[in-house]
Amino acid sequence: TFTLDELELALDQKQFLPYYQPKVAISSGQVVGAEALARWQHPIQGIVSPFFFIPILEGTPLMAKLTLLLIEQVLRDMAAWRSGGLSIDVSINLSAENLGDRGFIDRITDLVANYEIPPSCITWEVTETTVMNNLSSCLANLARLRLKGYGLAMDDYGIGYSSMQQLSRCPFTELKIDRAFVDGAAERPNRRAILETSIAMGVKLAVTTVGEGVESLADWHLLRDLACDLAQGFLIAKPMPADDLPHWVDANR
Ligand code: G
Ligand code: G
Ligand code: NA
Ligand code: MN
Repeated sequence: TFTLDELELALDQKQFLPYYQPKVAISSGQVVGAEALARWQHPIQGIVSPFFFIPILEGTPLMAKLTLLLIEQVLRDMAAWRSGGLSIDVSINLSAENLGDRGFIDRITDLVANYEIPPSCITWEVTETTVMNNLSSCLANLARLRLKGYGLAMDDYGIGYSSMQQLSRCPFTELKIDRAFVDGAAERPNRRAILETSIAMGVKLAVTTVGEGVESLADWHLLRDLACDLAQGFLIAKPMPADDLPHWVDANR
Protein backbone atom coordinates (compact mmCIF):
# COMPACT_ATOMS: atom_id res chain seq x y z
CA THR A 1 0.00 0.00 0.00
CA PHE A 2 1.04 3.62 -0.60
CA THR A 3 1.77 6.36 1.94
CA LEU A 4 0.36 9.88 1.87
CA ASP A 5 3.89 11.21 1.28
CA GLU A 6 4.28 9.06 -1.84
CA LEU A 7 0.89 10.19 -3.07
CA GLU A 8 1.68 13.84 -2.42
CA LEU A 9 4.90 13.57 -4.41
CA ALA A 10 3.04 11.83 -7.24
CA LEU A 11 0.41 14.59 -7.20
CA ASP A 12 3.12 17.27 -7.37
CA GLN A 13 4.56 15.44 -10.35
CA LYS A 14 1.09 15.21 -11.93
CA GLN A 15 1.31 11.44 -12.32
CA PHE A 16 -2.50 11.06 -12.25
CA LEU A 17 -4.69 11.17 -15.32
CA PRO A 18 -8.25 10.40 -16.37
CA TYR A 19 -9.23 7.33 -18.34
CA TYR A 20 -12.61 7.42 -20.05
CA GLN A 21 -15.36 4.82 -20.14
CA PRO A 22 -18.07 5.38 -22.80
CA LYS A 23 -21.76 5.56 -21.95
CA VAL A 24 -24.17 4.56 -24.71
CA ALA A 25 -27.89 4.98 -25.37
CA ILE A 26 -29.52 1.55 -25.14
CA SER A 27 -32.19 2.29 -27.77
CA SER A 28 -29.72 3.33 -30.48
CA GLY A 29 -26.32 2.11 -29.34
CA GLN A 30 -25.00 5.67 -29.87
CA VAL A 31 -22.30 7.05 -27.60
CA VAL A 32 -23.68 9.86 -25.45
CA GLY A 33 -20.75 10.54 -23.16
CA ALA A 34 -17.94 9.12 -21.09
CA GLU A 35 -17.06 8.86 -17.40
CA ALA A 36 -13.63 10.11 -16.35
CA LEU A 37 -11.96 7.63 -13.99
CA ALA A 38 -8.72 8.40 -12.15
CA ARG A 39 -5.57 6.41 -12.90
CA TRP A 40 -2.05 6.73 -11.51
CA GLN A 41 0.70 6.45 -14.08
CA HIS A 42 3.21 5.05 -11.61
CA PRO A 43 6.85 5.30 -12.78
CA ILE A 44 7.55 1.66 -11.83
CA GLN A 45 4.22 -0.10 -11.40
CA GLY A 46 2.51 1.32 -14.49
CA ILE A 47 -1.19 2.14 -14.40
CA VAL A 48 -2.56 1.91 -10.84
CA SER A 49 -6.31 1.64 -10.08
CA PRO A 50 -8.03 4.26 -7.89
CA PHE A 51 -8.85 1.43 -5.52
CA PHE A 52 -5.25 1.78 -4.27
CA PHE A 53 -5.15 5.56 -3.79
CA ILE A 54 -8.62 7.15 -3.48
CA PRO A 55 -9.37 5.55 -0.09
CA ILE A 56 -5.99 6.85 1.20
CA LEU A 57 -6.60 10.38 -0.11
CA GLU A 58 -10.19 10.68 1.05
CA GLY A 59 -10.51 12.77 4.19
CA THR A 60 -7.21 14.56 3.49
CA PRO A 61 -6.55 17.87 1.69
CA LEU A 62 -4.89 15.90 -1.10
CA MET A 63 -8.27 14.66 -2.35
CA ALA A 64 -9.17 18.19 -3.49
CA LYS A 65 -5.78 18.41 -5.18
CA LEU A 66 -6.35 15.15 -7.08
CA THR A 67 -9.85 16.16 -8.16
CA LEU A 68 -8.63 19.56 -9.43
CA LEU A 69 -5.76 17.95 -11.34
CA LEU A 70 -8.16 15.49 -13.00
CA ILE A 71 -10.72 18.18 -13.84
CA GLU A 72 -8.07 20.29 -15.58
CA GLN A 73 -6.98 17.30 -17.62
CA VAL A 74 -10.58 16.45 -18.52
CA LEU A 75 -11.14 20.03 -19.69
CA ARG A 76 -7.99 19.87 -21.79
CA ASP A 77 -9.05 16.53 -23.28
CA MET A 78 -12.53 17.89 -24.05
CA ALA A 79 -10.98 20.92 -25.76
CA ALA A 80 -8.69 18.66 -27.84
CA TRP A 81 -11.57 16.36 -28.87
CA ARG A 82 -13.65 19.41 -29.80
CA SER A 83 -10.91 20.83 -32.01
CA GLY A 84 -10.83 17.40 -33.70
CA GLY A 85 -14.57 17.66 -34.34
CA LEU A 86 -15.76 15.39 -31.53
CA SER A 87 -18.03 16.88 -28.93
CA ILE A 88 -18.62 14.40 -26.15
CA ASP A 89 -20.11 14.94 -22.70
CA VAL A 90 -18.04 13.87 -19.70
CA SER A 91 -18.98 12.77 -16.18
CA ILE A 92 -16.53 13.54 -13.37
CA ASN A 93 -16.58 11.96 -9.90
CA LEU A 94 -16.64 14.21 -6.84
CA SER A 95 -15.87 12.95 -3.34
CA ALA A 96 -17.65 13.89 -0.11
CA GLU A 97 -15.13 16.57 0.83
CA ASN A 98 -15.25 18.08 -2.65
CA LEU A 99 -19.01 18.42 -2.54
CA GLY A 100 -19.18 19.75 1.01
CA ASP A 101 -16.80 22.65 0.25
CA ARG A 102 -18.35 25.79 -1.19
CA GLY A 103 -14.92 27.24 -2.09
CA PHE A 104 -14.05 24.10 -4.02
CA ILE A 105 -17.30 24.25 -5.98
CA ASP A 106 -16.55 27.87 -6.92
CA ARG A 107 -13.05 26.88 -8.06
CA ILE A 108 -14.20 24.09 -10.33
CA THR A 109 -16.93 26.18 -11.94
CA ASP A 110 -14.33 28.94 -12.60
CA LEU A 111 -12.05 26.32 -14.19
CA VAL A 112 -14.79 25.12 -16.54
CA ALA A 113 -15.59 28.72 -17.52
CA ASN A 114 -11.89 29.35 -18.29
CA TYR A 115 -11.84 26.44 -20.74
CA GLU A 116 -15.06 27.67 -22.37
CA ILE A 117 -16.76 24.29 -22.01
CA PRO A 118 -20.56 24.64 -21.62
CA PRO A 119 -21.67 23.36 -18.18
CA SER A 120 -24.36 21.28 -19.90
CA CYS A 121 -21.53 19.08 -21.30
CA ILE A 122 -20.37 18.07 -17.81
CA THR A 123 -22.10 15.87 -15.25
CA TRP A 124 -20.80 15.66 -11.68
CA GLU A 125 -21.13 12.19 -10.17
CA VAL A 126 -21.51 11.67 -6.46
CA THR A 127 -22.20 8.38 -4.76
CA GLU A 128 -25.44 7.82 -2.94
CA THR A 129 -23.50 7.20 0.29
CA THR A 130 -21.60 10.51 0.01
CA VAL A 131 -24.76 12.52 -0.47
CA MET A 132 -26.86 10.83 2.18
CA ASN A 133 -24.12 10.98 4.84
CA ASN A 134 -23.72 14.73 4.27
CA LEU A 135 -27.15 15.71 3.03
CA SER A 136 -27.38 19.22 4.48
CA SER A 137 -23.86 20.29 3.45
CA CYS A 138 -24.27 18.76 -0.01
CA LEU A 139 -27.73 20.00 -0.93
CA ALA A 140 -26.80 23.68 -1.29
CA ASN A 141 -23.81 22.84 -3.49
CA LEU A 142 -25.78 20.35 -5.58
CA ALA A 143 -28.41 23.05 -6.17
CA ARG A 144 -25.68 25.56 -7.02
CA LEU A 145 -24.19 23.24 -9.64
CA ARG A 146 -27.58 22.37 -11.08
CA LEU A 147 -28.52 26.05 -11.40
CA LYS A 148 -25.35 26.65 -13.39
CA GLY A 149 -26.53 24.03 -15.88
CA TYR A 150 -24.38 21.03 -14.97
CA GLY A 151 -25.77 17.53 -14.94
CA LEU A 152 -25.75 15.72 -11.60
CA ALA A 153 -25.58 11.94 -11.32
CA MET A 154 -26.30 9.85 -8.29
CA ASP A 155 -23.67 7.14 -8.55
CA ASP A 156 -23.72 3.57 -7.23
CA TYR A 157 -27.43 3.81 -6.52
CA GLY A 158 -28.88 0.94 -4.51
CA ILE A 159 -25.96 0.08 -2.24
CA GLY A 160 -26.44 3.12 0.06
CA TYR A 161 -29.36 4.04 2.23
CA SER A 162 -31.49 6.82 0.84
CA SER A 163 -35.17 7.19 1.43
CA MET A 164 -37.39 8.29 -1.42
CA GLN A 165 -38.03 11.48 0.54
CA GLN A 166 -34.29 12.29 0.65
CA LEU A 167 -33.87 11.36 -2.98
CA SER A 168 -36.68 13.61 -4.09
CA ARG A 169 -34.89 16.59 -2.45
CA CYS A 170 -31.73 16.10 -4.51
CA PRO A 171 -31.66 17.90 -7.87
CA PHE A 172 -30.24 14.92 -9.79
CA THR A 173 -30.51 14.58 -13.54
CA GLU A 174 -29.20 11.01 -13.71
CA LEU A 175 -29.52 7.84 -11.65
CA LYS A 176 -26.67 5.34 -12.05
CA ILE A 177 -27.73 1.96 -10.80
CA ASP A 178 -24.91 0.11 -9.10
CA ARG A 179 -23.43 -2.81 -10.96
CA ALA A 180 -24.36 -5.09 -8.05
CA PHE A 181 -27.93 -4.96 -9.43
CA VAL A 182 -27.03 -5.03 -13.13
CA ASP A 183 -24.39 -7.72 -13.39
CA GLY A 184 -26.17 -11.07 -13.66
CA ALA A 185 -29.63 -9.52 -13.18
CA ALA A 186 -30.97 -11.50 -16.13
CA GLU A 187 -30.41 -14.75 -14.18
CA ARG A 188 -31.08 -13.54 -10.63
CA PRO A 189 -34.65 -12.57 -9.71
CA ASN A 190 -33.65 -10.53 -6.62
CA ARG A 191 -31.19 -8.37 -8.52
CA ARG A 192 -33.66 -8.01 -11.33
CA ALA A 193 -36.38 -6.84 -8.92
CA ILE A 194 -34.18 -4.08 -7.48
CA LEU A 195 -33.01 -3.09 -10.97
CA GLU A 196 -36.57 -2.91 -12.23
CA THR A 197 -37.75 -0.86 -9.23
CA SER A 198 -34.80 1.54 -9.50
CA ILE A 199 -35.41 2.17 -13.20
CA ALA A 200 -39.12 2.72 -12.52
CA MET A 201 -38.23 5.22 -9.80
CA GLY A 202 -35.85 7.04 -12.18
CA VAL A 203 -38.66 7.27 -14.72
CA LYS A 204 -41.01 8.71 -12.08
CA LEU A 205 -38.39 11.26 -11.01
CA ALA A 206 -37.85 12.12 -14.71
CA VAL A 207 -34.10 11.49 -14.58
CA THR A 208 -31.86 9.64 -17.01
CA THR A 209 -31.32 6.05 -15.87
CA VAL A 210 -27.95 4.34 -16.36
CA GLY A 211 -27.10 0.69 -15.85
CA GLU A 212 -23.48 0.33 -14.65
CA GLY A 213 -21.24 -2.69 -15.02
CA VAL A 214 -22.95 -4.21 -18.06
CA GLU A 215 -20.85 -7.26 -18.89
CA SER A 216 -23.17 -9.56 -20.82
CA LEU A 217 -25.64 -9.35 -23.69
CA ALA A 218 -28.28 -10.85 -21.41
CA ASP A 219 -27.90 -7.89 -19.01
CA TRP A 220 -27.98 -5.44 -21.93
CA HIS A 221 -31.20 -7.00 -23.27
CA LEU A 222 -32.77 -6.91 -19.83
CA LEU A 223 -31.90 -3.19 -19.43
CA ARG A 224 -33.42 -2.58 -22.87
CA ASP A 225 -36.61 -4.44 -21.93
CA LEU A 226 -36.85 -2.46 -18.68
CA ALA A 227 -36.47 0.78 -20.72
CA CYS A 228 -33.26 1.87 -19.01
CA ASP A 229 -31.84 4.87 -20.92
CA LEU A 230 -28.06 4.34 -20.89
CA ALA A 231 -25.53 1.60 -20.29
CA GLN A 232 -21.90 1.56 -19.23
CA GLY A 233 -19.70 -1.47 -18.73
CA PHE A 234 -17.07 -3.84 -20.06
CA LEU A 235 -19.50 -5.22 -22.67
CA ILE A 236 -19.43 -1.79 -24.31
CA ALA A 237 -15.87 -0.70 -23.50
CA LYS A 238 -13.32 -0.64 -20.72
CA PRO A 239 -12.01 2.71 -19.49
CA MET A 240 -9.42 3.97 -22.02
CA PRO A 241 -6.87 6.79 -22.43
CA ALA A 242 -8.11 10.13 -23.84
CA ASP A 243 -6.32 9.63 -27.16
CA ASP A 244 -8.13 6.34 -27.80
CA LEU A 245 -11.64 7.70 -27.28
CA PRO A 246 -12.10 9.45 -30.68
CA HIS A 247 -11.02 6.25 -32.47
CA TRP A 248 -13.38 4.17 -30.37
CA VAL A 249 -16.26 6.57 -31.11
CA ASP A 250 -15.47 6.45 -34.86
CA ALA A 251 -15.38 2.67 -34.87
CA ASN A 252 -18.67 2.42 -32.93
CA ARG A 253 -20.90 4.91 -34.75
O1 G B 1 -12.23 2.98 -12.60
P1 G B 1 -12.26 2.10 -11.39
O2 G B 1 -13.11 0.91 -11.39
O3 G B 1 -10.92 1.65 -11.11
O4 G B 1 -12.73 3.05 -10.16
C1 G B 1 -12.81 2.55 -8.87
C2 G B 1 -13.55 3.47 -7.99
O5 G B 1 -12.89 4.75 -7.85
C3 G B 1 -14.95 3.78 -8.47
O6 G B 1 -15.81 3.69 -7.36
C4 G B 1 -14.89 5.19 -8.97
O7 G B 1 -16.11 5.86 -8.83
C5 G B 1 -13.81 5.78 -8.07
N1 G B 1 -13.15 6.88 -8.76
C6 G B 1 -12.49 6.81 -9.92
N2 G B 1 -12.00 8.02 -10.27
C7 G B 1 -12.41 8.88 -9.29
C8 G B 1 -12.24 10.28 -9.07
O8 G B 1 -11.62 11.00 -9.86
N3 G B 1 -12.77 10.80 -7.93
C9 G B 1 -13.45 10.05 -7.04
N4 G B 1 -13.94 10.64 -5.95
N5 G B 1 -13.66 8.73 -7.21
C10 G B 1 -13.14 8.15 -8.33
O1 G C 1 -18.10 3.59 -8.66
P1 G C 1 -18.05 3.82 -10.13
O2 G C 1 -19.33 3.49 -10.76
O3 G C 1 -17.56 5.15 -10.55
O4 G C 1 -17.08 2.71 -10.65
C1 G C 1 -16.61 2.63 -11.90
C2 G C 1 -15.68 1.47 -11.78
O5 G C 1 -16.28 0.28 -12.28
C3 G C 1 -14.43 1.70 -12.53
O6 G C 1 -13.36 1.29 -11.74
C4 G C 1 -14.54 0.78 -13.73
O7 G C 1 -13.26 0.31 -14.14
C5 G C 1 -15.40 -0.35 -13.18
N1 G C 1 -16.22 -0.97 -14.20
C6 G C 1 -16.74 -0.38 -15.27
N2 G C 1 -17.45 -1.25 -16.02
C7 G C 1 -17.37 -2.45 -15.36
C8 G C 1 -17.89 -3.73 -15.64
O8 G C 1 -18.59 -3.98 -16.63
N3 G C 1 -17.59 -4.70 -14.75
C9 G C 1 -16.84 -4.48 -13.63
N4 G C 1 -16.60 -5.50 -12.83
N5 G C 1 -16.33 -3.26 -13.36
C10 G C 1 -16.58 -2.25 -14.21
NA1 NA D 1 -18.53 7.12 -10.79
MN1 MN E 1 -20.79 4.07 -10.23
